[in-house]
Amino acid sequence: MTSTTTELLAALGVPATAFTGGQRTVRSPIDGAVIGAVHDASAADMTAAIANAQQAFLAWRTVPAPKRGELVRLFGEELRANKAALARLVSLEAGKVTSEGEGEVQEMIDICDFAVGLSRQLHGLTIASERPGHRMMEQYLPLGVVGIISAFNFPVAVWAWNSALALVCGDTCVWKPSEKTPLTALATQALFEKAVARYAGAPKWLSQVVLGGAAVGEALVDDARVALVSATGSTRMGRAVGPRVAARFGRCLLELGGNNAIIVTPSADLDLAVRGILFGAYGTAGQRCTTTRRVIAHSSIHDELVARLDRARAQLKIGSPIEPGNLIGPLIDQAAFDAMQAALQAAREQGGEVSGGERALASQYPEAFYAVPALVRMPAQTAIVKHETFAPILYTLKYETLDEAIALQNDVPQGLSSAIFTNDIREAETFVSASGSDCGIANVNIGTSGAEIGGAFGGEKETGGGRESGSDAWKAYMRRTTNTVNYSRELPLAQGVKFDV
Ligand code: UN1
Repeated sequence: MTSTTTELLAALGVPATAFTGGQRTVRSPIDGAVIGAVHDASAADMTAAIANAQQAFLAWRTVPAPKRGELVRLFGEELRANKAALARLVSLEAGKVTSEGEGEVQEMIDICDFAVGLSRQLHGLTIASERPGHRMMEQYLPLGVVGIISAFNFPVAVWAWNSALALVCGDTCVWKPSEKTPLTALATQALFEKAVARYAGAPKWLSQVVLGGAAVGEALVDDARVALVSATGSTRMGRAVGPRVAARFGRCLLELGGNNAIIVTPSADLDLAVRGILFGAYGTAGQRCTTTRRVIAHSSIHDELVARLDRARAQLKIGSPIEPGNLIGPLIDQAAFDAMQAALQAAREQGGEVSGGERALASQYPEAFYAVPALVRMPAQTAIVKHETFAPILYTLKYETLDEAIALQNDVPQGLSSAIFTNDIREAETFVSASGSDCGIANVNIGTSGAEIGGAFGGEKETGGGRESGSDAWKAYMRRTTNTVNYSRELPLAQGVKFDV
């Protein structure tokens, strides 16, 4: 066990018993070293946690929303005070380069700030009644227990998007983090407990973390007391979770795979486009759901753009994410590297011309999996291009007309993020219009990844349809009631119906 991880966990308030002596070994993707051995919970433990969360909900729902916001404000303070340590742990456990690990914790701080403001703005509506002496209104009330399933690539921020909103909305949370990143989850939970300890009158069990694999996840998904299951991960996972939650008429918020494209038009600023595409495609070693996986470039600029991308790609510094200067950290594990190699092989068979993609630093890190970012010139949008491979592979395609480019961009099963680089207002507006990108996120002159928390985050089609984070995504965490109040001395029926004896 590296002392750094142990020291960080201790500094963040995690007791050593929580990450030693357990049956699940945790390895750092940086060098494959063992950094913890956590204790998996059982399905029965999950069921007990849900019962606790339900009990806490009954108390929390009656606390005024701005007072609930105060707890999230305190949690945001803990995150600010511990940003560097938690970010470092994200780097050690998920392999993110330092600035991206820090960016992830910054997203948590930002969503806390957003949620605190929101705690005074959970507005309903007053609606004109058709009856005299009547008032109709709509209220948003606390929903219940929220189950949060998160993925390794944003091991803590995605939980924060959900929990910060859920807590101000009056809900309680049960979190099943990725099996690959339990340590950052334990650390986040410890920081949350510190905030709770500073808050007078918080019920116990407001937010709990339950570690484990599929059995624990299934117990969460199938429990009728979990009013909302918010799940981030692969489309395969979403296909398992969605129908099970629907079968019990629970609510689901799915944030699944992406296959995000950037269209580059003849008028584009190519310097901007190259920078936007490089970060989008290769940042986080291609392991974001918003990663740019396709470039669709106009034939007049295609060759120049792709040559520039290829040159810049080859210069990206690969190495330990905690050493300054490196931009490409490791893949999460060998399975990810194998999937990358399989995709490159398929791309070759489908006519692709591959640059990069080899294993890197194997002699220095025989038990870790670094890959040279890959660029693949494709003759057409073949089957492999339509498939999301969670690795740094960028496919490039050529187009002649904007309609063709938009059709290519939309012709994949996923619908998360998209972008166009153009200086032509007609092209930009067409791209964000009803006949443009079919994704939940459509940007102009910025890349597909790195969304701010203030907007609603999520996408269409196989991405699952959910929206998290900013805008009015909070409404998914509350139940809406319509109330009609009669303050007259009559009882007129709606629609003019008469029912008098
Ligand atoms: C994810 O990869 O699951 O827009 C989330 C982004 C980040 C969130 C990504 N803010 O890339």
